[in-house]
Amino acid sequence: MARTIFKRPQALTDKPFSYCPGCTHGIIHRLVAQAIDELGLREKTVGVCPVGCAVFAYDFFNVDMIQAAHGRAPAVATGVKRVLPDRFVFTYQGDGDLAAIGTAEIVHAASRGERISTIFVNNAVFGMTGGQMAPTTILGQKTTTTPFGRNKETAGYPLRMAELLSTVEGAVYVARVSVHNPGNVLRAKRAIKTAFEVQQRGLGFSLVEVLSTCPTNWGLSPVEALAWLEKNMLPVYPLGEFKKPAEFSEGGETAC
Ligand SMILES: Cc1ncc(C[n+]2csc(CCOP(=O)(O)OP(=O)(O)O)c2C)c(N)n1
Ligand code: SF4
Repeated sequence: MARTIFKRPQALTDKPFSYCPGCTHGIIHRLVAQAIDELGLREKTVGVCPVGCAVFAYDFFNVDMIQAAHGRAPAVATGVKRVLPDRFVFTYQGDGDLAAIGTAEIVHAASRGERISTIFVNNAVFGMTGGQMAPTTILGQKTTTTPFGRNKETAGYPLRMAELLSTVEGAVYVARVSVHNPGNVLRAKRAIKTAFEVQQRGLGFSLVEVLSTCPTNWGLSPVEALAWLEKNMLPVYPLGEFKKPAEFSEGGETAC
């Protein structure tokens, strides 16, 4: 008898992704949807979409979704969670959304210990608007606004959001993962699930930063982009769990 070994998660609609070929936003969507399915959260989930390439996430996730203004997803999610505390609430945000215009929003949501979960997609550029420098662009990286490479004298240093947010008391789970190869995709999935379980248990704010590719704006093929991420982003953005509640650590497997 035929056995199903691979299928589309219920928490995704049938709509094809609008992302460029090789963009890892699609993989990250799938991981989020699988975690929602596995934890049985689909009927009680409210997701908050960002501004950026993932703006159409409301078409892709088969759960209730709200569109927030640029950077404001944590504020919208805060409102939803406080009014409907029994719902599972997550935000999905790019680095332009979360670490540029929305920096204050995410820091204060974390500081208040809001019981929401954030998926932070770091592809080191503003993708949708044409590949401008983001706060996460690495030193020397060429973008449309740093054609000679990001220079610390004029453009400052990359912001390491996972490290920064892990110092905020209200944040209880903070991890950085990557999806540039199958092993890391599996680790990313475990971290996302842990972040969601932290919210389920009412422990506080959780965030998973996911290193992602933007082949289009990096000017690389999908395969070259995966290699570029591994070679250039991992040294600047080390993977790991920066903060984890004790009950998840005791005897448990480390996610990253
Ligand atoms: C208030 C406001 N300012 C600027 C914009 C323009 N804008 C749309 S998407 C975007 C950048 C998004 O980049 P990122 O969050 O990194 O997401 P990506 O497209 O890379 O997935 C900007 C600046 C906007 N929509 N609203
Ligand atoms: S522009 Fe970049 S981030 Fe946006 S869909 Fe294309 S590859 Fe992905």
